[in-house]
Amino acid sequence: MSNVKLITGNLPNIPWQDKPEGISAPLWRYNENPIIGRNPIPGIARIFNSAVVPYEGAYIGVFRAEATNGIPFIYLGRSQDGIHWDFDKERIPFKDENGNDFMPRYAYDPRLVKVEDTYYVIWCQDFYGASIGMAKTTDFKTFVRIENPFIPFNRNAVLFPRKVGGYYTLLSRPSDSGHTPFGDIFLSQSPDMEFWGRHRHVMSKGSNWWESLKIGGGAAPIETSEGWLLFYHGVTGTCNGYVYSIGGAILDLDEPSRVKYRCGTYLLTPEEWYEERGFVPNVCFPCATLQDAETGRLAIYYGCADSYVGLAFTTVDEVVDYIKANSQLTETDTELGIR
Ligand code: BMA
Repeated sequence: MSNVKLITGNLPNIPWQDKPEGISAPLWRYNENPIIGRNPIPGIARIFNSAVVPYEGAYIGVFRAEATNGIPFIYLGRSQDGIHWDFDKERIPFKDENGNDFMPRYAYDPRLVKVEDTYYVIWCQDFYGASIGMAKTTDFKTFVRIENPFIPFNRNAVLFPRKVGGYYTLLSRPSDSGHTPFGDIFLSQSPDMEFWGRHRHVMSKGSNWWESLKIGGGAAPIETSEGWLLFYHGVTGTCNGYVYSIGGAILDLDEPSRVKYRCGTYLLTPEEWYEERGFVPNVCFPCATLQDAETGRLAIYYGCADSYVGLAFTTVDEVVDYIKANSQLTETDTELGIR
């Protein structure tokens, strides 16, 4: 095993289970998955595709909660151990910069990323078509919306946890309307989280069948001594619908539109009942990780079948070695991504 370093903080109370015997895959599931089941709070049918961060010695998260009318909004949740969660009864009350209510018409697939002293919530919402919404908070009480970064259509926006080359850096997946059967990951940069440019292509959908339809950023990239470790989702189309798996890639630290390694095989694919069966079957959709630099442990939060939240584990050594050993790169992966 190599000795890859996590360039993150220590998190001694990270949720964790050792790898069971007999598993060759690089990620293993928490044995009490799903950690959030159906009808978790009154009026909410399903919570999935959600993101968490360490906060004040415990954990806090933003959760995609689909109400019993089918419309998703973002709810705040708190947990002592990262596994058992208490949710607010009401959706996050987003405000504009003047303190007026400014709720999106719907909001889904939130990510939560701390950059310097501010936590950013990033989600998919209606902006005269599906696109990206953002808000910031420092105290998890006041959430102030900031300008939408892109015109429609766009999904799966994932912020890097620090500036790269002096700029805030964001991955996203431009597309068309609807559940579009195509899409690549692009990178955009901003000096101020308001004006976005310096767009670069990062990765196209893959030549391997598990990610041959479309891909999208998953969890915020994790800084390691080998590069930015990205867990993303890859989608294949079958005669019976889409299948979402978790893939892994490592991006160059200074020029993250260049892919250094990209795993030709998935890291996790729907196999358990809570991944194969649900509101949308066959979906593993990563949105967040926790990291402990001391031990190299990673905990991955992923949505399961658009119905549940699951937890999976790996170590940075194990997953980076696996991605490198199985890496298959194309020219569009390794180039800077500007034409
Ligand atoms: C995508 C998004 C995700 C969802 C997935 C599978 O297009 O809407 O929120 O998990 O489809 O339904």
